[in-house]
Amino acid sequence: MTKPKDSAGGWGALNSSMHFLRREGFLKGNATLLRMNKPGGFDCPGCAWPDPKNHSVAEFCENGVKALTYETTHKRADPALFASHTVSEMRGWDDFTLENTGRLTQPMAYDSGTDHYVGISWEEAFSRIATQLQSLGSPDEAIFYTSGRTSNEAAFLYQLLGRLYGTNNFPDCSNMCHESSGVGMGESIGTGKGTVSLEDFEKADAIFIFGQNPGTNHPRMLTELQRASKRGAKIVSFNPLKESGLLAFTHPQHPVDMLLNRSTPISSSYYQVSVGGDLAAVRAMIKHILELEESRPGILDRAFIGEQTHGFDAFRAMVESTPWEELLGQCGLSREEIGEVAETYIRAESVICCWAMGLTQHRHGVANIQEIVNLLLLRGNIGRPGAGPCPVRGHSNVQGDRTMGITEFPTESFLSALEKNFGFTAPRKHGYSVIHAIKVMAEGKARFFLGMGGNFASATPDSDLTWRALSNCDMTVHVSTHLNRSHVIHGKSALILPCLGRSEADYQASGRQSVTVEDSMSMVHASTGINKPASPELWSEPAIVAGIGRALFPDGPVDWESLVGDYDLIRKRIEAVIPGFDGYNERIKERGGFHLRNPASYREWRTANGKANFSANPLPDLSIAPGRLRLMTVRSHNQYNTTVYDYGDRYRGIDGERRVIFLNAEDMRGLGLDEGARVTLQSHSGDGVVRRAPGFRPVAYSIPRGCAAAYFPETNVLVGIDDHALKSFTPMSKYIEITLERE
Ligand SMILES: Nc1nc2c(c(=O)[nH]1)N[C@H]1C(S)=C(S)[C@@H](COP(=O)(O)OP(=O)(O)OC[C@H]3O[C@@H](n4cnc5c(=O)[nH]c(N)nc54)[C@H](O)[C@@H]3O)O[C@H]1N2
Ligand SMILES: Nc1nc2c(c(=O)[nH]1)N[C@H]1C(S)=C(S)[C@@H](COP(=O)(O)OP(=O)(O)OC[C@H]3O[C@@H](n4cnc5c(=O)[nH]c(N)nc54)[C@H](O)[C@@H]3O)O[C@H]1N2
Ligand SMILES: [Mo]
Repeated sequence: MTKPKDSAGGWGALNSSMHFLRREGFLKGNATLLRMNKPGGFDCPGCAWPDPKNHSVAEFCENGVKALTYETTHKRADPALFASHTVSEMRGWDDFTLENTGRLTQPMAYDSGTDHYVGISWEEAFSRIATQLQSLGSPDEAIFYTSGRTSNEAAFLYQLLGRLYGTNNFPDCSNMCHESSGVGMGESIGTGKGTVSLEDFEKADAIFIFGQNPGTNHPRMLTELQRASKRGAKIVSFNPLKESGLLAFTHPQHPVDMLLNRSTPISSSYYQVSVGGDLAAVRAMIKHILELEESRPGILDRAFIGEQTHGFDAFRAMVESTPWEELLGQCGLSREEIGEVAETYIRAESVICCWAMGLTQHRHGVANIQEIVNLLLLRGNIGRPGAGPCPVRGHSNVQGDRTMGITEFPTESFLSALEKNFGFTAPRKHGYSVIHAIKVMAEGKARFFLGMGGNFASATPDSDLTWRALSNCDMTVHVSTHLNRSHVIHGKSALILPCLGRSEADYQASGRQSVTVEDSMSMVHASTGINKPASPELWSEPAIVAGIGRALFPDGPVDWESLVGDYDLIRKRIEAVIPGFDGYNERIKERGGFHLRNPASYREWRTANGKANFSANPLPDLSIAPGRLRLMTVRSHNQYNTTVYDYGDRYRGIDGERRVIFLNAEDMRGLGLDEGARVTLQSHSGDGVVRRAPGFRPVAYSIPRGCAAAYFPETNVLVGIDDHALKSFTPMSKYIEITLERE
């Protein structure tokens, strides 16, 4: 069996950081690194984990180093590169090879005559976009996608542009990510955002972590978990895989621990739940707790349930009527394990529940989140110190982009404030989410695609359909830092608009600019790039949006030029439109920025009935035909979503390859497979379409029987377009029914 690591961080993390610093030619490295996540510096372009207030040492991690060296690389995807390769040729490159060409340096336009991208001026690019948009039959034929690295300032201008044009078609990466959390928590407690702050991590008696791999995806969270573990808090993990970062951690910036090779255990207990089994596991814990109530009065927070919540009796009746066998069968845990973990929950005065993609990317993603809220509500674990729900966000500003209005279903109050401030009538019809956008482009009902960052072609489900959808467009435009698949799978005409990265100095008419971002715990703070831009031709994202705005609306009502000349003016407009940003320009000067108030943290429930709601969702149907496996698609330690920094996955013991599928050793034996075999994965979606991914090597791993794991984006060809979460439309990236075929 493959030997995964039993601890994260340590010398491996340090060595790997050094490797990337060297590989990308990061000579002045330390100076830039020391400004990352520090007041006056720039925000790490990696994850959305917050920065601690007392910055004693530089706040960065191994994967932050990768995110930064990726941006500061000396490699360039310049006109010479595009001149020497046709687009058809580049289409044959894998994701690593595409992005590893380095930073884009100037605007490029696709020339269908030669099948090359050729250089073009900014003004020409803006004018072509404006002409294309003016030619559409309806504004709803345009799609405005956003990825979560976009700053508040750029996002605000971008949504303004789209709404002035007349559409709410703002699909974003959040649709594929924490949408289930937003929808679930919105119904339950009236907010889509987590209610805890970093200080709460210092006060929690127990921290539950569901479907999250912080060692790779939020490494700075390990610092917080390490501290919690050292002071005796219980850390409980639910994950089908034994993930190194959830087992133990050595902080690479703590010299004594490093010298002594001393790691801190992270999880005090670890439950290898079956893929998709969390709703059943949490409900089983709840059933256990409810059964104990008579013998142990006070086990529920009766006063809280009575005063603050709604729906408890109906929920209780449903839990009581669900047989134990069904719950245990679905989660794959034993009655004893459930008793044990329920006891940990009860004994803790204050509990935080964290989660990420292992919960949201299921058909029952919304129900998963609501069951966690149910668990927290039982003992009043919301709206007091050391307790609450904590959806751990992905992209560094995905939460802020939503706050700025990047959503296909804006609220009436937002739209009317926007209208009042800018003097126009905003569209009311809801727009398309990611899945809907793919469908309408494939059907020819949408003909223009603009991507503000991201990599729509690789990140989305049902790759064949998505690629047809993008190719079907009259025009595709991408604002990007690096070459990716979305540039080589393009519309009839196509533009690449290269932008500044977060670490780069952004000068506009009034001088050096800062942007702002909002982290996973609702802290809004400034980010000021310091590096010399990768090319003098790069524009900032706000300037690019303004450029399109000028070309499309030369006669107003927005003075794009002056807004983008001084980002303080954009922030003044944000302050006028969006509640919570009073004194915006002043408050971002404060160390660490400012906190956006979350009503649920104060037990103000902005739900339809004004209460915190228990949700009685039915258990999902997890039955599966014999011989099939449930595949979850995950990130390796060497990737940032669709950006592959390198092959291999150190913590899981994988070296130099990505087309591997992790399987239970017994299942492998049953299928007659060994680690030298090659298999094709075939998925079985409800729509009957055959979807296959060839060339995978089986790897025996500690994972429950019947479950499997492989990396995305390679596996996105397997996800059917209609395989998405109920209500949130999040693709079921963590639950794909597959069979394996030996090649
Ligand atoms: N370095 C790096 N950092 C990142 C990213 C990156 O790609 N690279 N991506 C960023 C983004 S956008 C996001 S959203 C986050 C993602 O952060 P994560 O959600 O941690 O990312 P995944 O790799 O999708 O990992 C999901 C975890 O859930 C587990 N899992 C899968 N299915 C189930 C299930 O049914 N039940 C349970 N209990 N567990 C399950 C998997 O084993 C895995 O450990 O990270 C962000 N940070
Ligand atoms: N099967 C499967 N699919 C998934 C997931 C999964 O777990 N499984 N996870 C989903 C999740 S959680 C997410 S969030 C999405 C992510 O989907 P996206 O956000 O669309 O994808 P990324 O890979 O983060 O985007 C990478 C590209 O962003 C561009 N870029 C990088 N930095 C910047 C910048 O500062 N500005 C601009 N304008 N561009 C920049 C670069 O050109 C790079 O090629 O993928 C989803 N897809
Ligand atoms: Mo994400």
